[in-house]
Amino acid sequence: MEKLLKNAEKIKSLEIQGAANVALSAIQFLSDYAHEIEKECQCPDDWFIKLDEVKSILFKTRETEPTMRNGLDYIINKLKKKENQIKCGNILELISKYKEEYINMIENAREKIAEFGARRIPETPSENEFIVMTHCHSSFVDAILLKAKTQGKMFKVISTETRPRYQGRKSAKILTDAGIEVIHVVDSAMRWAVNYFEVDLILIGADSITSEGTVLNKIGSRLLALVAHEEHVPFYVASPLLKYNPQTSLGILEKIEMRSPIEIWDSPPEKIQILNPAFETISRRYIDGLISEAGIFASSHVPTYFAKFYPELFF
Ligand code: RUB
Repeated sequence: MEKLLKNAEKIKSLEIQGAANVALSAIQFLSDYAHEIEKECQCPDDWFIKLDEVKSILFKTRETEPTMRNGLDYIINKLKKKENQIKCGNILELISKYKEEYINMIENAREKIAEFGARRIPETPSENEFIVMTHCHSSFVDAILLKAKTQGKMFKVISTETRPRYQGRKSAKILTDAGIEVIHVVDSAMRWAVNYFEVDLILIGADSITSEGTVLNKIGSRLLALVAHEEHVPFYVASPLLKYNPQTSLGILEKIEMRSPIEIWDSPPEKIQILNPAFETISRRYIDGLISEAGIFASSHVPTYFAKFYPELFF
């Protein structure tokens, strides 16, 4: 348990960041823990009690991360469905099989998203003719841009620094290392940049998607969506369906993580209240399309495709 708690802390303290990364790490931590407790578990019931305990510890590490919750549910629900057939002896094998399945679901989604998204970047004679803007860091947005680059397409990227933890620097470094020209701006220059560079396409990632097609992503994303709306710039979200939170269809709202004020100001004068919401909602009416493994469509279609692609996670 000590190792699991240390691993959970890596997610909680943001040593591990980004929705897909958090999900992949969490299912690995569950699998590592299962190996540790193998000798203590005499029957399937012993396993389920412990696995549910781990799930609840990991769920609490980040509030706004359905990809992680879906991953842990995927493994544990599949095991529970086999309850009558499983013996303690084959549980580790099954956990590893289901973990690999979930990793493949994410990685296959990434390939499809890259393929579909890159088609939205046209062939142009120079970098100056197609400008993409992004906010924060998203491994799915990176996948699209890197794919377009390997296809020989030329474009420039505007990235925001993404205060307070500067995840935008991660995107800027990855894309620059791949030979893409990046212009980095402060978050408050968002509107100026869309205008000044005459941005052609805005691409962001997602942390969560609700049953109504609302997307939750890093704070600042709604502002960018509103700027896109006003300036008539196409605004797309690159996200696997696995970011869908099925509970939102039951009226349960996705929570928004409120982070430590210290990230903003480490020793502020007394009496100043500092609030640090990590994410915010972007209503479907500001989203031109969601780029997913099932194709590009309105974000409100996510529940339908999720049910079709991942029936074991739908209720
Ligand atoms: C990261 C963030 C990312 C999404 C998408 O937040 O908001 O845009 O998680 O990431 P944090 P990906 O740094 O607080 O985890 O597309 O890689 O899943």
